[in-house]
This record gives sequence, structure tokens and C-alpha cells, in this order.
Amino acid sequence: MEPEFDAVVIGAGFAGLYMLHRLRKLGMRAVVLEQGDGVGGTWYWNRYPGARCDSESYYYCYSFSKELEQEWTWTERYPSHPEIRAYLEHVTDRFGLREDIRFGVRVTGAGFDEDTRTWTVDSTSGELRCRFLITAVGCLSTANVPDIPGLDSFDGRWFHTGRWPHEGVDVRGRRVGIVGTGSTGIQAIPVVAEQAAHLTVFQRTANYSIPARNGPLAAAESDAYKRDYAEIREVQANSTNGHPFVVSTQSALEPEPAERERIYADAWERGGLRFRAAFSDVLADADANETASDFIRDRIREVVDDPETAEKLVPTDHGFATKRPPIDTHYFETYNRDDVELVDVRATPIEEIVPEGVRTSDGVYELDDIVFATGFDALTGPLLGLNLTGSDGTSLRELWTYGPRTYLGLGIHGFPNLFTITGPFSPSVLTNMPTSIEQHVDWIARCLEHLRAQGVDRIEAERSAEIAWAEHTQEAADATLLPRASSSWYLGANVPGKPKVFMPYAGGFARYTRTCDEVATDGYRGFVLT
Ligand code: N01
Repeated sequence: MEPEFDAVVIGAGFAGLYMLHRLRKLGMRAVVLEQGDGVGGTWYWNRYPGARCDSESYYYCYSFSKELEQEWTWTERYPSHPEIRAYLEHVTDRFGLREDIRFGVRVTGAGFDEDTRTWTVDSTSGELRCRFLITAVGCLSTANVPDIPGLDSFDGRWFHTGRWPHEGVDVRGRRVGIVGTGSTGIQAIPVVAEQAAHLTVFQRTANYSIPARNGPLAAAESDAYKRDYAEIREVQANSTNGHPFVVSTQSALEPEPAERERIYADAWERGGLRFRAAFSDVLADADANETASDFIRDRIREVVDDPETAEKLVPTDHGFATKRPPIDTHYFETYNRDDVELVDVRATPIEEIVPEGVRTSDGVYELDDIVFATGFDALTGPLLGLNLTGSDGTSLRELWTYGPRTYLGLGIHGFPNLFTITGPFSPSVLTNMPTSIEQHVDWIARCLEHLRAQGVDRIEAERSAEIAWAEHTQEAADATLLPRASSSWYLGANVPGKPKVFMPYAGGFARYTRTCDEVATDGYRGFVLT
């Protein structure tokens, strides 16, 4: 008996929406299950103060529709979280997707049945069956709340930035503590400092950050982007990271120090993630990286008035951009305020949470609100949370006890007819996400079309292909400085007990795309089609 759906997609963020659109175009019966009450995925949940994208708006968007590109106009250089949601709402209605999305439905488990070659998906609204299961659950959607003793005893309120209350949080007149200084903390800290009576920042690892230089997008700029989209998309497609900027071909060690300083200063003035493209080898050569790291360290010392605070904020245990680099609006300047205090919790660790606040080895910090900007169980967390069971009854959790294994980040041996959009071992978080998402969705759509044309209804990654891909992924990471940052969430180091495996594919977006295309052209080499 045919299942009721050809495909079930889990998640209605950038990935799920575009996947649904493509499935519809293929004439497939498809449904999206979304646990939130609206579209947006990551952007549905991350509504903390200051949340906006670090990619620039003109390319943090879909490219599949030329009409959409022309009709939507962004208002700022970096899109704020409400504007991204408004864009995705627009896309949902523009392409008539809403009727096939079931909101407020959480997937609680799914298993593959070999006899019928179908997936049975269990959810909070019941069970359904489908031929293909497609995860569009994002890479950074499972909140990581640290297991600090005593949290239940806290008399005040506490929040995780990735599950921010939709009605907002009024911190006026309150003593707030923020734990974490990653991209999220660095965005939230200056905004919360403006509003709260007092802010205490609990920092474990000092971080590099580049000024975002956000501002309104003038009509002339928007018009120019719209005119140049064909060229912009071409640059993205041929890039290492899906961003439309070209990485310099010059080594950071080539120019005289004064000239190198001038190049960094220009990049600092332009702001944003493209700072790391100032030289070719910032992420490949430790000495080159040190020049960028030193430049930023000097800027921190220049901006922060109190030398002791400045030294606490200067990163020394990893090189610039070996962890995901944040960008900011007045982050370091915030520490010049009298009502902001920095606590180095590596020197004086958090021991427990008490009714009055946070107790470190140095004493109690009295607080009314605690904000955990402590990140995510990245990449594997959202997939493991689905409780998937493969063809022989093995759970994904068991299979990945020692870390993830995938083929191209798209398929998993033992889990036939499952596609994982931006899964582990694909470029995902090292790239501009919508670019990687579109590439995966297009590849999956092409694959499904191929299966139909061949009259087959089962596809499974080969174990040998998975092993070879894991080796290649490790080699690609080892060719960069990225695995050297031992506290990085790329490695899973932020979640206690998580296996340390470098999870994103660091070999470059263009190279990865070529590999995926070759695999398809070779009749889906490394997959078994039956
Ligand atoms: O999370 P993080 P994030 N005690 O893991 C600290 C994307 N993003 O939400 O570095 C004390 O980077 C932890 O310390 P350490 C982006 O890809 C995008 O900030 O592990 N501290 C770190 O300082 C980003 O990289 C955008 O030593 C603890 C912080 O909490 C990714 O999301 C905006 C702790 C967590 O930093 C994740 O960023 C925001 C503990 N027990 C995020 N546990 C845009 O593009 C953790 N920490 C808009």
C-alpha cells in the first residue's frame, strides 16, 4: 500500500520551506511538521535582544526565484530577527506553502520499515507514513543549558537565548547576569546593558569580534544588489563559504608590517565577516593567523579603558576565526560602562546557582535575571532529538555513540530514504546557511526525480562511502587551523560528554558542490538504489 505521503519534511525554516516548494514542483505529496507556531526555524526561537544575522541581508536569502529577489527589499545591512521572519512569512505565502505545513507539531520519533520501504513518523499529533523523510531541523536549534547545580533554587527569572519568550523580557531596573560570550552573547550584551540596571557578564573564553558596522540600507544600495544578483550568486557558488566576497590571494606574511596593518585597518573599517578574507591564509597558516589575532587584540586594548578588563577580554587560547567569529555593535565599548562588570569564570569558576544569584569561587553575584547565551548542542543535537531508528532497529543515538557518520552530510548508512539537509560533514555552519541549504535541497530534489525516473523507491548510503567521506572530512579540517580551537562547538567541545569530532566539512563550498554533482552524475555513486 502506498504511504499517505511521498515525503515528510521536519522543520519550517529556510530549509523546510524551500524543500516543500521543490517537492510540490515534483508533484509529490508532501507535508512539513513544525514544532513552532510559525515559520522561521532558528529565527522563530532566537528572539533575544540584539538578535540579527551576521551574514548581510542581500545574500542571507533565497536565490531560487528571480522574482522574489527583485520584489523583497531589506532595510538594514544585517537583517534583524523580525525582518527575517517577515521575509520567510512572505515566502510562505508568496509560494502558497502554508496549507502543507502543520504547526505546533513536534516529531517524537521515526522508524524505517524494510518491508514497506516507508518511514513511520510519530508526532505530538499522531502517526503518519511516508516514503522519504527529510530533516530540515537546522544545525543550531538544540539549546545547551549548562548543568549548573542549584538552578532550580534561583529566586529570579532565567532564560536561554535560543528559547527567548516571544513577548520579550523587560529587564529595566533589574540586575542581569549573562553567561556566555559567543556570537549570541556578544550581540545581546550591549543591548541588555542599555536596558538593565546592572549587567554582569560571565566569560569562560574571551572572543575576537569584528565591528558589524550595521546601518540602514540605502535605496541605491538595494537597487545595485538587485541589478547585480546574477554576478553575486556566481561569486557565492564559486566561494569557499557561500558568501559573495572574494578571499584575497595574498598571504598575510607577504606585505611589510605597516602595509599589512593598513589592509587590516581597511577591513576593520568595512566591518563584518569579510574581515577574515583580508588575506588568503588567515585560516590556514598559524603565523598568518597570529597577525590577524594580534591586530584584533590591539583594537580591544585600544577600546577598553580599564587595562585589567581589557586583558581579560583579549583572547589568548585560540586564533582568530578558528572558532566561529562573532561580529558586534559596540561590544567591547560596553565594558567602559560603570554598570557593566566582567567576571572571568575560567579564573573563578561558577560553582553553583543560589537563590540570590550566581556563586563563583570568588563569591556571590546577586542577580534578578540570568541569561544563558551558552549556545547549542550543534549539528548532531537536532538530529538525535528526533529519536530516529534505522532499518535494522538501531537508533541513530546508538549509531553515533562515538560521533556522527554520514555520506556527504546528506545520507546515513542504515537509514534508507532519509535525507539530512545541512547534516554533519557538510559545509553548513562554515557557510552562509541559505546558500548551503539551497544546494542541498536542489540535490535532494534532483535525486528524488532520478529515483522516480529509474522506478526505484529505496536509496541508502553505503558504509564504505561513509567511511571514506569521514576520512576526507577529517583531512579537510586538518588542512585548516579550525580543529586547533579546542573549546569550539564545531568539535562538540561545548557540550560535556559529547564526542570530539570536527563536524562541518571544511573543504570549501564550491569543492563540496562539485563532489555532490559528480556523485549524482555518476548515478549516485556511494548510494545503493533499489
Ligand atoms: O553559542 P557559542 P552562541 N559556563 O557556543 C559559554 C550562530 N549564531 O549561541 O567558548 C560558562 O558560540 C561558551 O564558552 P566556551 C553562530 O554560528 C549566529 O553564541 O565554550 N560559559 C561561549 O562563550 C554561532 O557561533 C548568529 O568556553 C559557558 C558561550 O557560552 C553559533 O550560533 C548569532 C558554559 C556559547 O557560545 C553559536 O553561538 C548568534 C558554561 N557552562 C549565533 N557553557 C547570527 O548570525 C557555554 N559557555 C546572528
